[in-house]
Amino acid sequence: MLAISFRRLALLTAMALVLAAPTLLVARPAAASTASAPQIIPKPVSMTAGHGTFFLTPHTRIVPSGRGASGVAASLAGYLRPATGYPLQVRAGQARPGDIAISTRDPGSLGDDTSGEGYQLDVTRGGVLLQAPTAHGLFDGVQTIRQLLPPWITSTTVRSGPWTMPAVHVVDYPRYRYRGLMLDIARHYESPAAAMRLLDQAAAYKINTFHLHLSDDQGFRLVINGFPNLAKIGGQGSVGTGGRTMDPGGYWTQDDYRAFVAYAKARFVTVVPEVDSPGHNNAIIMSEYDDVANPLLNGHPQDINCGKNDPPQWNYTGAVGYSAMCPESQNTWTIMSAIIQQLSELTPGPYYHVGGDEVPSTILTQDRYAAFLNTEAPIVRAQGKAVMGWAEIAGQGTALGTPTVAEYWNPASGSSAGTATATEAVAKGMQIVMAPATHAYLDQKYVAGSSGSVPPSLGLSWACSRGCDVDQFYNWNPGGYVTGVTDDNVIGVEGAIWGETTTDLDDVDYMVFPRLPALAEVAWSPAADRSGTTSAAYQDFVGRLAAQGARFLASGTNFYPTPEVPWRLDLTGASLSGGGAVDGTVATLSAPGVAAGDVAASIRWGDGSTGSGAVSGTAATDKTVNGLYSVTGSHTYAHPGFYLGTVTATAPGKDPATTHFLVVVR
Ligand code: TNX
Repeated sequence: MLAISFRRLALLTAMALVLAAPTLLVARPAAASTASAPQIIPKPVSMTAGHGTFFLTPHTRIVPSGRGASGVAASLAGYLRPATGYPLQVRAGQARPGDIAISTRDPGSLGDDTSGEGYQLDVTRGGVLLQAPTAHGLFDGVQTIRQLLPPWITSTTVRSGPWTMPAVHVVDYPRYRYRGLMLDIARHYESPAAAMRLLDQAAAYKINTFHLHLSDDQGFRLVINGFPNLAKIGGQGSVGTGGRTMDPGGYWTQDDYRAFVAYAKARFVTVVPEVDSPGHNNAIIMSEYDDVANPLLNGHPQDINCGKNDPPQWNYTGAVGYSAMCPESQNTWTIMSAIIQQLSELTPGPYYHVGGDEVPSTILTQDRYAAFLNTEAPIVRAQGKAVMGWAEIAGQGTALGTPTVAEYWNPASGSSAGTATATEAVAKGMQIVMAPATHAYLDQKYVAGSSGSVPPSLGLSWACSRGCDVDQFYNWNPGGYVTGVTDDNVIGVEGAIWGETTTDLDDVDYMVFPRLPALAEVAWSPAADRSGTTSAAYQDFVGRLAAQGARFLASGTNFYPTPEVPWRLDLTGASLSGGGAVDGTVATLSAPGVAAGDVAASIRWGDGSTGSGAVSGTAATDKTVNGLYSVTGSHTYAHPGFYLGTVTATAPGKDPATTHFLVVVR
């Protein structure tokens, strides 16, 4: 009798496949054992294919050298252990054949890189060498290593491999130093765990900045010492709560925030906190308006309210432009100073985002709006932070000091009227982060208007009346979008996932993926002709994006399987055991956008007999991860032993996918 645990079996399969791989490679070039061509997003600056394949094996070690390398080596091991089940020991010293060496040293090939994020990666049959002048560069290189491995490497459970990488020489560094993602946890609460998960998913595409929109009309999401009402009262609402019973909101403690910042730091991600002001802050006003007994306030906090309603009222719709804090109120500055000081102390990064968007002149005149920001900016600078804000902060009358970063969100391009905020910002010497809503707003529907409404229950369409799909996020140039705003001014790009319609991380994921990888490439990769769907760059990109489908699915990341992407079938073999008769899952299939009923699976059992597999799994919705299927089958073997089976999946319009599985017959 063979007593064998599932985990052990998976390891055995992996080893059997690794051992069998060289033979299979000769026998069947299309088999899963062949390392497929690199499909890296964002596209590296330069990449040269080498000869042969590197096999990650149970003996592979990760060998760090130089400053900060051991932390990155530990990260790499952490990324690769769950799916491989290998020990992947991190050991300083001399790298042996088959190891991954990670070294903070200047490879001498990064001449044009001024970001400190460049790296050089050499994968050969004999080993892997990653070199970068900084640990951050190594971390970026680690993301490339992950994408050179088969997609199932993102799985949180052990998969069978084989874990191959094609031989390749990569020299890479970013176009922009600010590559951001904004998450709005004010319109709907998201937990620190959800935000961490999203940050991780984004860091895989070399996103290095996470902007947290912590406060808006409907919610304030962080405990501020001295002002407990902000979290207790301000934290209770959400968009569409109808009296706060359906969706009770929530808030982060300062320890939660600290843990998030530490989590980000370990992934070389800078956190940018935002408490929107002077508008978009009904939650602050509702929390503090009646806080007459607060010893930090002067007994009449009602004077903070310059909004449309007095007394203020909760408004849980997505309406904007009705709230504002008064620049003349001493209480306003007592509250805002506490927020700015505490958030600045909690945040190691260089920026504090003041918001500054969408305050109609009927609520605050331009003079009073400018006065507000001119008072706020020195408070921010006194905390050692640079002021960042939505590009309205460049408007008439503001003088915010340098450096100041303006985030341009208006969809207007060229020299049309709506571009004024960007050109005013440049005229005031501000740096620019580009987030034009038609190319960077991840809350916009994929397809809308007359073509339908995709997805049905999520997303807004104000910036994208016909929808904004992957092509829209890919085909634009941040340094040429607004006339007069060039790469001399633009420090980067940010995608924004606003929270009016997204209630949980599955919703957020669905809107963010697969569009964020497009933005990540725009932000990282060298400028290219990204003028439309027929460009070589776009065609190449959607091909690489297709390879991300199985990565999303294996990691449990929800996404929209947009018809713009030629999604492919990907299989990974499982392991089976039994006494003669075996019955169960032979493989897991990734088939984005393909219904289970449209997939056919055939099985060769490894003893000369063939059969068909049953394909089952969750149907596509916008709420659940979909397109991840199990292929099951049953067979009776005549003799005990080890058998190497083969599964092939086909679907209309797709290339077939094939993988192997191991059967242990007792
Ligand atoms: C505009 S653009 C906003 C947000 C909304 C978003 C919805 C900007 C700085 N503000 O308040 O959530 O549109 O798409």
